[in-house]
Amino acid sequence: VHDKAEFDISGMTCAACANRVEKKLNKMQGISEASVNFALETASVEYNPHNVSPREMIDAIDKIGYTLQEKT
Ligand code: 9UX
Repeated sequence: VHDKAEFDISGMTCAACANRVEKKLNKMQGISEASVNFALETASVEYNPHNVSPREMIDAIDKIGYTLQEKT
């Protein structure tokens, strides 16, 4: 059973930033698929809520220099 989280991202300057964010999310335990849209500054993440939370995603991405905000 997977949940889906949608985020706005700030701090991305070039397309390689988007790849960094996407790679980081895809390496996290519990995330089955993360995709970042550089132009729209958004991320869409499918995850298992037993293993990871949006809060942990926000914190992990903050550590590499970008800011996620979960869409409501
Ligand atoms: Mo582009 Mo982003 O040169 O950290 S990778 S600005």
